[in-house]
Amino acid sequence: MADKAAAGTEPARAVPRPWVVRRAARRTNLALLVLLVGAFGSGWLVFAAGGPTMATMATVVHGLFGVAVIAMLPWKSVIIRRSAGLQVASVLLLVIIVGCLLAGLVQLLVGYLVVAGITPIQVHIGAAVIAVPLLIWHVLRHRRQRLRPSDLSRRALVQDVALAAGVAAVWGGATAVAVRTRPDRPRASTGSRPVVPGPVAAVVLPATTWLFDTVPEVDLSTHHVTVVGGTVTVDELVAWAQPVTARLDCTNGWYADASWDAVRLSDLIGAAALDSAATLRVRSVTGYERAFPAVEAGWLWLAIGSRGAPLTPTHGAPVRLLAPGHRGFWWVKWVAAVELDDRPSWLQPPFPVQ
Ligand SMILES: Nc1nc2c(c(=O)[nH]1)N[C@H]1C(S)=C(S)[C@@H](COP(=O)(O)O)O[C@H]1N2
Ligand SMILES: [Mo]
Repeated sequence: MADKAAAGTEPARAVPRPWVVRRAARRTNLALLVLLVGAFGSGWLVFAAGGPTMATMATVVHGLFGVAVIAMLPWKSVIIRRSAGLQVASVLLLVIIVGCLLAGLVQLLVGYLVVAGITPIQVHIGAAVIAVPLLIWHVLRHRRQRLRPSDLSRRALVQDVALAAGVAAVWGGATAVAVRTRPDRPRASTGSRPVVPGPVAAVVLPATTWLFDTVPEVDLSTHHVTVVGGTVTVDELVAWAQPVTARLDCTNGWYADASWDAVRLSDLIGAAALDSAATLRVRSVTGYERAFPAVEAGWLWLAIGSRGAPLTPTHGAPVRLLAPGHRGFWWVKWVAAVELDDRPSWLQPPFPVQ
């Protein structure tokens, strides 16, 4: 635009606005595309990360991408205002991305809450998933945004570095605020907040389904678990169980430190069998399953109750898995079998599909 103004094709502004930092439209559009792809990808990493180090890295990167998307919006709004004939789908895309950002902000500052049956994370992910086809359409429909040498100039680079520093500062500020909001419900490294503070009985947890699984009808009087070919009855598990406190951290944005009565898997499976296997697979009566490296058997538990009371059907009665350090979707409910095999556990899909 600057060249055109100099050539006299655009009237000079009456008032110079030196505080308005100009940015070529193609640079804004390309940056936004890269940032949206990064935000989407890092969002899945937040879901996949269980341990504090990975979770912290993933949430930091995801948060930085989110703030960077917001930082582009003033420039994008200039592009939108100048464009002739807005497409309905493009406007929808904008609305969905803004909604996604707002829901992410609610999760950051408030955390898990249910309004009209849905949670901030459900809105956040739902919006992100709907945005994908719209964004692909939007990119294909518009002219290719080719960078020019001036976009890679020193000046442009300095602008981007300054912008990145600003994004980091805003992210730092937002995170500092998030530590102060709801101090009785501190954020975990995954971004989740306690659904109820303190160690609780399992019954108070929100009964949660990953995608389409349903609470099965299990005959509590005959149910048993097949453990590496052998049979373990519920009564045996009840007899051997010890109290354990473990954090269930659901990808829906909540966690709970709950008390369980449970038996360690490494106490049910012989050491020799565990040593020679790569993978330990835990399967539900519904077919839902998760595979773990066999070496984790010492940190995985079969729970039959909580604080002396049996599990309720929605929480996995009569037997469910505890997988501390793994997100909630690893905590297989209504366990039917525990099996060993030689295929590495990372061959399974990163997320359950039911
Ligand atoms: N079989 C089965 N197990 C499952 C699920 C499921 O849908 N099916 N949901 C998982 C998810 S996403 C979470 S967060 C926990 C929730 O446990 P809760 O319902 O006891 O709170 O169970 C996990 N175990
Ligand atoms: Mo979950």
